[in-house]
Amino acid sequence: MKLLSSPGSPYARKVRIVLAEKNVPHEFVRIRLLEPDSGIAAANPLGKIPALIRGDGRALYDSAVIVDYLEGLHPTPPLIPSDFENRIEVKRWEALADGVMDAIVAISHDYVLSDVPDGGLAWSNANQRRKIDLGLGVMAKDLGAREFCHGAALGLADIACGVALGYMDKELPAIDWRAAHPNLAHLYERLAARPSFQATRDLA
Ligand SMILES: N[C@@H](CCC(=O)N[C@@H](CS)C(=O)NCC(=O)O)C(=O)O
Repeated sequence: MKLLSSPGSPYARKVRIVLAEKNVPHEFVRIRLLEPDSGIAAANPLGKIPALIRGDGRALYDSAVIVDYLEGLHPTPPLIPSDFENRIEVKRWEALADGVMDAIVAISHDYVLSDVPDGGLAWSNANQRRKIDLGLGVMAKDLGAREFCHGAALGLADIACGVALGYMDKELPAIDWRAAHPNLAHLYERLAARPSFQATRDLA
């Protein structure tokens, strides 16, 4: 299978960490999004990375669908629980972390409403910042004093949160989320030490 992506995409990093934790052989195909003929549209008509080309040539997107697919194909070690309630809870964690990443992208790429004068960009950034603050707040509250975001072992919830926190450091280093949420800082410290996080640091 092939993973179509480019350095810097946190959504792709989430997928790469899942691939690494499950030890799934794959080829990384670099996509240059800014080039008009980047090749991504043939795999994903929405023009977004990551996309996964399966063994039979069919493409999959977006990252949440890709990690679900990988879980089904390679169930060991389990990163998404199979029973309904726990599975939905882990997918909620993932949606929360992905939403924080969406807000970081919107601020750091400065493209939201960038053609709107009169404070449009400032309003948008404040709106995105609020999503980040509230999102991290819910992560911290739901993690509490536990070692993992959900359950008793590393899972997709931890991976998605860890990627979002790493992306905070890269794109918005002025925001001191560690001081606001020491339990997230401890979680991140443990995650960042894992070989799967280390090996994908260039894509943080
Ligand atoms: N929800 C999507 C988000 C993917 C996404 O927004 N990727 C960005 C790169 S980090 C992208 O491809 N942007 C190009 C575009 O939106 O045209 C996922 O989880 O895969």
